[in-house]
Amino acid sequence: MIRIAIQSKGRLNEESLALLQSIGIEVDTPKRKLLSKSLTFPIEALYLRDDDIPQVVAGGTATLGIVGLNEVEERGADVDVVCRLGFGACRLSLAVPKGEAYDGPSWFNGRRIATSYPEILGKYLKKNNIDAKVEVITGSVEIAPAVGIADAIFDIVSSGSTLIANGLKEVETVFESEAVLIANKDRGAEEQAVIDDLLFRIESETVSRGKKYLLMNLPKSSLDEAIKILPAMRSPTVMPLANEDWCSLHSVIDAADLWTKVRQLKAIGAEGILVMDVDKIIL
Ligand code: PRT
Ligand code: ZN
Repeated sequence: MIRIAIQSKGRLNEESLALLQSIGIEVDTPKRKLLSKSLTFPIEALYLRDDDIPQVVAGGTATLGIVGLNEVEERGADVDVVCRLGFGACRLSLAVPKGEAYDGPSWFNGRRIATSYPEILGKYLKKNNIDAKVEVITGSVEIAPAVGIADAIFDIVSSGSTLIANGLKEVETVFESEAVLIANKDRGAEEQAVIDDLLFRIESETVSRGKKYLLMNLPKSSLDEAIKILPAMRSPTVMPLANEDWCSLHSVIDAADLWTKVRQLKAIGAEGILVMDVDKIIL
């Protein structure tokens, strides 16, 4: 049985549990327990604040953890980042009041920057030879310039709407983050075997995310063109039909390309196009 630390509430909680559920691992939700064993996989979930997850994994209280890469970097935790998980995407950026004539990173010399991420910011300032004062605050960083605590902020940005709502503009992106699976460095062979199984399942889940399965009838004369439109994993599957001039074509594509590809396929004679969700892809 290995232990995985998961955010107890907050932005990563739901998607962490949804990921586990999608790969066949059911655990009780944190509202009920701090520690919860899965009945379907040799794992137990430990629910914590995200700030504590990197250290808990580094120290071995949990073998695994799901947390933002920004927290791992900020805490300087000595853990292995096993894989990126494709959710919780955000960036750590510098932002200044929108009326400022910003002319590059040297603008920050002699200014005060409010942040909850002093380590990542400190490294950036050092690397760029900027002499700024870092004001550490733990919440509502975006209001710091308006209330006079700081001249600028360094904070998490996702859509950018919080910055706009507070009269700020993003001027430098310093760190790109997303949720990651982290592991204790001293794990044994037995723990590694469980992690390998988990990784195999996660990969099939992340590969299938945002994919659509397409199935259509196509004149055989258009097959070469269709294959150019649909690269698929190796190549599209082609099946014969009772009418020898036609075939059935199956392929997996990125959902983002769906409407462009469908129009191109229609233009070369495809008919009866079925579009289906993809549950898992095992490569
Ligand atoms: O209680 P606990 O300590 O566990 O949670 P928390 O309040 O410290 O963290 P939480 O739940 O807010 O975020 C957890 C993780 O989600 C972060 O460490 C990031 O890795 C990731 N993440 C992804 C985000 C965002 N997107 C995000 N948009 N974390 C915070 N935000 C906040 C940001 O601080 C800012 O206030 O959302 C605002 C900006 O969002 P936009 O969309 O307006 O730009
Ligand atoms: Zn936190």
